[in-house]
Amino acid sequence: MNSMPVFAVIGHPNEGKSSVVATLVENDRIRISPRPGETVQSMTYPVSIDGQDVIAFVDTPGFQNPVQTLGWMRKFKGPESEVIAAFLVEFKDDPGMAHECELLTPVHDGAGIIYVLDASRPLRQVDKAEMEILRLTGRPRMAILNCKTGEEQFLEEWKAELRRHFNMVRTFNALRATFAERMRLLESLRALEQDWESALGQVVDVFARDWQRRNAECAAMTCDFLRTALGMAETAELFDTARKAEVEAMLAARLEAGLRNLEERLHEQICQQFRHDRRSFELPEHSVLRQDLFSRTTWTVFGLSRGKLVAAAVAAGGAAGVALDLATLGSSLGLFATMGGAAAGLAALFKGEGLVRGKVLGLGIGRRSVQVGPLDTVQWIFVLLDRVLLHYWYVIHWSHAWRGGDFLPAMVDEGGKQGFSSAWSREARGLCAEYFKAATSGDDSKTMALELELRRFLEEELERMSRL
Ligand SMILES: Nc1nc2c(ncn2[C@@H]2O[C@H](COP(=O)(O)OP(=O)(O)OP(=O)(O)O)[C@@H](O)[C@H]2O)c(=O)[nH]1
Ligand SMILES: [Mg+2]
Repeated sequence: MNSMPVFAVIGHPNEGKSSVVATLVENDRIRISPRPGETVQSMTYPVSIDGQDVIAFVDTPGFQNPVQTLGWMRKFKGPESEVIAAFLVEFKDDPGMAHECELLTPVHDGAGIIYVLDASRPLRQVDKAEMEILRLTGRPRMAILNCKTGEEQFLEEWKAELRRHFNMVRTFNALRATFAERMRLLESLRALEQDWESALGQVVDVFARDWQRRNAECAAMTCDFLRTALGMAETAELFDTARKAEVEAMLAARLEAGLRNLEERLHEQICQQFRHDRRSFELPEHSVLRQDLFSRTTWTVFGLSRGKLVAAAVAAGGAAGVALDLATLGSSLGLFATMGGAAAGLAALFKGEGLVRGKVLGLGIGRRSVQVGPLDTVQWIFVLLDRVLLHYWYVIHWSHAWRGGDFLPAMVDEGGKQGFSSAWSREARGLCAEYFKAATSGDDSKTMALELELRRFLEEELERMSRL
């Protein structure tokens, strides 16, 4: 028995074997295709955590000739424990049995079996032959049912048949599986084979710890992002006071671009944490996250309602700061509402209301400069956080088995003012508002002190979202 648990993922062509492997090992480069016969060779994919391989899954080609294979095995005269070895010797050069040899080799080498099947179609004779072959291997085996089309009318018939041949039967959808479902699948593998029980127990622990570490990294990166974004300002010398508005607009545009870049970089880092390539990661077509950070829709959907925003600002304390916040608090919605379809960039906005402010500063005798930023409406922190969290939500629900087409990752309700921050406790919203005040006013020691609390809060929030 191998010390590292290895599972061969086996089944009929095109039933989703490679998709299951891609999801379990978080590899979006594994070849998956609607064309049957895509995988022609077995390929082992170890899962490595902290540089150590802890478990491996083998992607295998689909059965080619299960009925003949079973026929040969039934006629085999030697002991049952030798039937696979004998089959591999007998057919090693037979192209008609190439797939069977490929898929049975890892099993012969000691792998456990995960049998994948699409239970949205009726059971056939070849399926029974495949199941019987796998039973004859004598290896620990689990069947996972994947209803590709969502059709469940054959499910019971499948389950009844599967129970006769497999130690365990579970449903698992490679394209929809959440982190919690993946963990449950690993948990159930534990019960499959006593010799692997403790190794698989460790794998489950290591997976859970690794996920926690990713969440902690995301929380820390989000805090870095917020601190930088909230402290950002653009300044230019003002030679001609008549051109003040023009210079302000130019600075605002620069600030806007800087914020967009910063946010994009954070989104990229979050993708990386979950082993996704940002370039292949696509948001659902109608997601509000596709809207620009400065669009009216973004400010309508994300952030807090006026009432909650006032309460958060009050909870943040500090009379003068709060008064300033209150003056501009509710402005965003009203402001955007009057803007109609106009391009709602900061440059167009800041003149009317205080999303950011242009300030004229003295620069010594006879010289003046204009500064735009930092952001001065407390709503910003809630909008920025809601966008980060929604992005995170999509990333963790983005299956590594997804290869374009018409399938979308799990949806979160993106209704009006139903961003994540709306559901937070009063204390949490107060903490964010307080952090906003400290970070935008350049109070570094207060920012750092509050950041510890904010990071812890975000870590818990990400952990909670992972388990939904
Ligand atoms: N709708 C839906 N499609 C799925 C699901 N799982 C896999 N597919 C699709 O089914 C097709 C076959 O998936 P693969 O993972 O390549 O199947 P396979 O069993 O490895 O196929 P071969 O290597 O050809 O034997 C691909 O187009 C997948 O996107 C699922 O749960 N739902
Ligand atoms: Mg395949």
